[in-house]
Amino acid sequence: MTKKMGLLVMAYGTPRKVEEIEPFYTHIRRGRKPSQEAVDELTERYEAIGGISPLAKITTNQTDELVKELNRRYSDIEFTAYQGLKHIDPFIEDSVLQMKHDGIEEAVSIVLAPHYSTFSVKSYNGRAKEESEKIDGPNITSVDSWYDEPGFITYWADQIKKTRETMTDEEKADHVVIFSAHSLPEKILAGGDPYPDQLKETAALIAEEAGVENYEIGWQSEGNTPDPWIGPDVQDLTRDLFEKHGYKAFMYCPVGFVSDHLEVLYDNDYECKVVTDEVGAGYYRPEMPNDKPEFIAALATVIEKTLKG
Ligand code: FEC
Repeated sequence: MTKKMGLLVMAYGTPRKVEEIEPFYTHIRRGRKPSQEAVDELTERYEAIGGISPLAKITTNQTDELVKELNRRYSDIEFTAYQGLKHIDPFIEDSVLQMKHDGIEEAVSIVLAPHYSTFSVKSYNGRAKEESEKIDGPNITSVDSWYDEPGFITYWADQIKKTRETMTDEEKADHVVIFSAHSLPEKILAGGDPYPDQLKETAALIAEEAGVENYEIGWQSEGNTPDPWIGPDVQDLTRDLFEKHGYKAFMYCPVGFVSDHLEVLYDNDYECKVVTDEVGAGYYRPEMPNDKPEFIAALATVIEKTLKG
């Protein structure tokens, strides 16, 4: 007999239409409505990447492909997928409730972000567990992080090698790879958060496998708040590295994210490119994992390992 199991795939979420930008932004700000100026500024960034982010569709594709892959791998478990989003519906809590309504007693959850931090993964997993306890819902086994999963490392290493092949000979001989993740307020690190060390380890593993000669760690997409955020910011880092080494090209690998979305399509492909254009260096950014089969297989392996315990 096959056992039923919920697969809760958690992700950030994104506005699906322009009217959702304000409520989405308000949720990110924990219920504090942003000023009209801030909403307009965010709307302009979405416009610059084509009007709205491709993230909603990508998260759905990733979820659909992951559940298919797991159902292919397991003959004794039948997985049913639920998307639980951090800042827009279906919220994490809605999906836990839906699992209970569907008679799911056991579930496994994964966050579509590789590195653990109290701000991100801990809060996703905490919200799922809290809701489940509140409604006497499914027993959820959570993945905490998967920043060193070999399939994930190989995905990026292969993309770097592929991208390197598109460089001129001069750039091939004299470029730097910048590995980055979303910055967080520095105060989050005070309690010994593993986030920066996990990013360093991801970078070291990928660099080793791809034979990267020069690489650096950067932080991106920092929020508009007065607190200090973890640095160096990728744009500042680009300028500093150019001044110090005069690199001919920069290759950006935003390995803290897994999809094409605003923080990559705008913060890397527009903002970082402004700097590389300014200094006269080449701009390269390998393809994001999205729903590519190699990446989905890596996520399925992470779930398998978690269920084995
Ligand atoms: O719509 C899209 O295409 C992009 C969606 C999106 C992703 C994303 C990922 C992360 N964030 C993380 C942390 C913060 C912190 C703040 C913050 C603010 C924003 C704003 C937008 C936004 N984030 Fe986000 N983030 C995405 C979108 N994020 C829009 C608001 C405008 C702005 O500041 O740019 C600051 C919150 C505050 O005000 O207190 C902190 C982290 C991730 C990666 C992990 C994950 O995916 O959960 C960490 C995707």
